Formats: sequence, C-alpha cells, structure tokens
Amino acid sequence: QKAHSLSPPERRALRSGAARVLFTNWTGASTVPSHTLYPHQWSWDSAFVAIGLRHLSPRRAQRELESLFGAQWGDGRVPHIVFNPAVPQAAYFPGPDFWRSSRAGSAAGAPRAVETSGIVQPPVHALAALLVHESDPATSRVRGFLRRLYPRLAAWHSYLATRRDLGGGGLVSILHPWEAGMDNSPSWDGPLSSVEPVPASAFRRADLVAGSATDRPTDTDYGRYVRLATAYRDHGYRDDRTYAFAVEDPGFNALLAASERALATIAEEIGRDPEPHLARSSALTGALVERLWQHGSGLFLCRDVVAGERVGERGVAGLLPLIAPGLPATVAEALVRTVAGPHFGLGTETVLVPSHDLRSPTFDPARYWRGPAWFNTNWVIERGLRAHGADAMADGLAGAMLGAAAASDFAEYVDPRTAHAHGATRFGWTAAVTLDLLA
Ligand code: 9YW
Repeated sequence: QKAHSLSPPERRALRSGAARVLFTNWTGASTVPSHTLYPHQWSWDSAFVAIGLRHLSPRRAQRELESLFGAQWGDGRVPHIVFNPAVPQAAYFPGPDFWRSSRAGSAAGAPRAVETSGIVQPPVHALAALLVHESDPATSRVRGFLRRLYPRLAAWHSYLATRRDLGGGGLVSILHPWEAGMDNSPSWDGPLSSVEPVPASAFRRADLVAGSATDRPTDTDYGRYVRLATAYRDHGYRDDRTYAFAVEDPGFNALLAASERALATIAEEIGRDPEPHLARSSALTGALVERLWQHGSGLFLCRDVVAGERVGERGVAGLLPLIAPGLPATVAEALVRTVAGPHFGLGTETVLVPSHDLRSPTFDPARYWRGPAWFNTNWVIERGLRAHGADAMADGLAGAMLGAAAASDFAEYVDPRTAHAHGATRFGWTAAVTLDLLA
C-alpha cells in the first residue's frame, strides 16, 4: 500500500490531467515530450511514455515503442530523435539538416525513409516493453508485440555492448552529453573543458524561443554540443576512440543492466534462450561496481575514458544503479543512505531527488540538469528504493512526485527543495510516470 497525501478525488483529477497530457501530445504513432520545446519523438522519453501509456491504452503504448524502433539503424543503434517530417526545420535545433542521417552512408545503415539524429539515449526500452506487455499480455500476444520487438531490442543492446565499449571494461561509453539524457550535468564540465565551443553566431537555438534562458544550458554548452556532434557526423557516425568526449556514465549503464534483465524475461516469454541476457545483465552490474563505484562517496561516479580518470562530481546518474539487478547489498544500502544524506537531502532538504549534488558549488536549482529534480530519474529511484526494501522512503518519494506533478501542471523539471516549476509544462514523461505511480 503506497501512502499518498492526495485525497481520492485529487487522485482522480490528477489521473485525468495526466491522461489529457498524453492524449494531447500523441501525434498518431508516437508522443512528443512537449509540443513547444520538443516537437519530435525522443528515444528515452518514448520508453517512459510507454510505461505510463500502458495504463490508458496498452495498444498505443506498444505503438509508441514500435514507431521508435521503426527508425532503428542497420547497426542496431536507436537514434535519440526521430524527426516528424510535418514539423518545420526551424522548430528544433539541431534538426534533420544538421544530422543528415538519411545521407549518412551504408556503414551505419541509417534508414532512408525517415530522418533521425545519429546519437543515442539511455536504453530504457526493453524494460518499458516488458512492462507494456505485462499490462495486457493477451493483446500483446495477439499482436506479436514481443516477438516482433525482441530481435530489435537484442540488436540495440548488441550495438551498445560491442560498438560502444570504448573503455574496454565491459561498460558503454557515451560520446556526447546528450547521450546521457542529462545535457549540462556538471559531471561533463571536466570532460568537456578541452572541447572548443563553436561560436554561438554559427547556429540558431530554437529552445530559447519556448524556454527561459536561465532554465536552459548556456550558449557555451551548446557550442560544445555542436562541435562534438559535428565531429561524430563528419566521421560517418563511426564509434571509435578518436573523439574528444567519451565517458562511462553509471545511469546509462545501470538502465542497460535493468533492460538486459527485462530482455531475458522477454526472451523466455517468446520461447527463446534467456541465458545470454542474464549473463550480460550480471556482467554489466559487475563492471559498474568494479569501474564506477566510489566507496567513500557512497555513489557511482562517471569515468572520463579520454583522460582515464573518474569525474569527481556527484550526479543523480550515480544513484540510478539502484535499479541494476544483482547489486551487492552493501552497495545498495550505501546508495539508499546517500539518497537521504547531505548531498541529495531527500526528506530533509529536498522533496524530490535533485539532478545534482546540493553541496557542489556547481549546484543550480533552476538550470536544467545542474540541480532541478526530474520526474523520470525520480521514477527510477523510487523503483530502486522499493527493490531494496526502502519502502517508507519510496512511499514518501512517490507521494511527493504526485504532489509536484499536480501543482506544476506536469512540469519538465522542478526546484528539488520547493517543487517550484521550471522548463516546459504538460511534459510527456512527467504525465506518464504520474500515471504509473497512480496505478
Ligand atoms: C535535447 C526530450 C529531451 C530529453 C533529454 C533532455 C532534453 C534536449 O530533452 O534534451 O534537445 O535533446 O535533456 O533528457 O530526452 O525531453
């Protein structure tokens, strides 16, 4: 029994509000994160959206994932954005003209018929697919949902395991801050410091039309994002160690470990061998602990693969291994303590888990991934706390998330101490995880 402070009528109103957001953001085959700020399909947004959508329409939740995987590249990568051809170029930067995926050449095997970005985002998809299936197994089986998606999910995970193990230690490296889904996290400040920003006059940021500059990454951040993405594109989206930025991120790898575990269950469901996925899942958790666990800090840290050293900043990504299967009990217990400790302050200084260390001089409660609390990462932590028996903390967090979603009109992110809204409202994954917590 989850304890929430909302009354039954308030819960009903919240549920219909969240449903309204997902129905409004639905474009026919997928869901936009936000009509104003992000008018295309984003990869990990779609996974979280599917997790919420399954409570309204399991069929539509299946479609959400199927449309994303319809844009998968021949090499197995799932692009971080699938562009809607009906939306004007100027509505989002960098758009199809920048990525030029359909002209990327045959090596990576980008689809010809749809425009996408060339980078990836955290692999929450197999976990989402399993949860979608479980919400209505009969419809899922009739449609062959898992049978059709399984080879695509397996190719996606294989791409990450084989092409992206740039550090050689069994973990995926991200080649761009956008790949972590946490664009301007202070964890990237060090690894990005040697990247020369492209001058702001060379591009036009569409995000500042709908978003407030104080809530968003800076022009210098964007200059570096453009520099890195250009280098990757001009190198044919090849995955190697020639890039200025390569980082092992604990959040990305923890979500892969959880998804690999889910893929084992999916394999079993369709009569395939789950063993390779179980083995990969435990290998990932093992590599996470060996390479990124920082015992003295009580959380996981990023590893800068280019410089060959750990990054000192404590980001929320370092807490996401709470959902990695088979985490050693001592590590899990330390993580749970860290969530409530001085750096994240849950239940004392904060109502939701911040995206960054409260005690770091880089902490900023309003600026995107430098401090605000995000609903998707809090959903992962809520689930992780429950998995490790911290039910009272999980209950408190779930209640606070519902309260914050209701009070902020489903904000993109909020001040972690006051839950004051920042960024866009009526945000896709905020509505989706709300529905999931209410179910
Ligand atoms: C961008 C869509 C995406 C999220 C990312 C978030 C932001 C900016 O918006 O990215 O232009 O891609 O950082 O996690 O998926 O909601």
